[in-house]
Amino acid sequence: MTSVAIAQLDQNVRTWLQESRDQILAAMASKVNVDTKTNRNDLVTNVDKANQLFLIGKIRQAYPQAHIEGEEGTSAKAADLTGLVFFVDPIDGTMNFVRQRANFAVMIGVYENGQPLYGAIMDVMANAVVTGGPDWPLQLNHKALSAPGDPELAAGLLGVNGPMALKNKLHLGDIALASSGARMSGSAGMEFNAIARGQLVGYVSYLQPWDIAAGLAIGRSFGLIVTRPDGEPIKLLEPGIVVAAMPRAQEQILLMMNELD
Ligand code: 2AM
Ligand code: CA
Ligand code: CA
Ligand code: CA
Repeated sequence: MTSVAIAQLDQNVRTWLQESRDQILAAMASKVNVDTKTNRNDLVTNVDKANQLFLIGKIRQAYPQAHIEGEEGTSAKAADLTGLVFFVDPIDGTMNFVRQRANFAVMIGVYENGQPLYGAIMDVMANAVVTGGPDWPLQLNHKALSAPGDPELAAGLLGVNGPMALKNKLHLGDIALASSGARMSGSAGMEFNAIARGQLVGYVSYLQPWDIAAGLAIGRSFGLIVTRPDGEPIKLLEPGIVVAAMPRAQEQILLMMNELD
């Protein structure tokens, strides 16, 4: 049993994401200010920060009891996963936002006592929101989306983290070559949306909590398997390498990661 009405949560989150989208599109029409964080490829903009503040305000108003874990450091960090926790990535794929003005997402993942409740990922430029959870159906823009199939790795496209695949870390280059083809979108949210829509069989990357929270929750509506490279479950508050794929491909990816020398 959950203390939260998921239908109401879904309606709230979809409304907030539409408002986020309107504000992001308006901000893109004027100047976007870009700063670097840890290195020249680690970017944040005024739009990331404003959207995080906007979403935190909405969450606090509707769910005052919730903890909020957001990327841009304006929220109090959740010390543990007790109670209701919202994970917020105000712009996922900031490099794409800055350089491509497309292929970025807004993500919200909601958990209760460590268990996923609900996730939502909005592809902002396409105005496409994928939602789902363990007890909530997979939907695209509030309409049922049929679950993706479960092909062999060789019959599916694999989303990969660029540096990991290019450096063949954990044999990810070899694994990508064993798939139908590798794809690197530069946005974890866009990759999870593509899996939900059957366009990718899986995704392998190094992810932070807000990168994975929404995708993991949505994945529970369609049988996505999400583990560490050793097959262990994800500890949501810890960053690390994530293997998210449909069951057959997920098993094959883990085998290659652990058995190739
Ligand atoms: P971001 O744009 O919200 O930072 C790019 O490959 C993907 O990985 C994006 O989803 C990006 O999210 C995320 N990302 C960027 N730098 C990262 C890092 N140092 N650790 C984990 N994820 C990162
Ligand atoms: Ca970032
Ligand atoms: Ca992110
Ligand atoms: Ca981000």
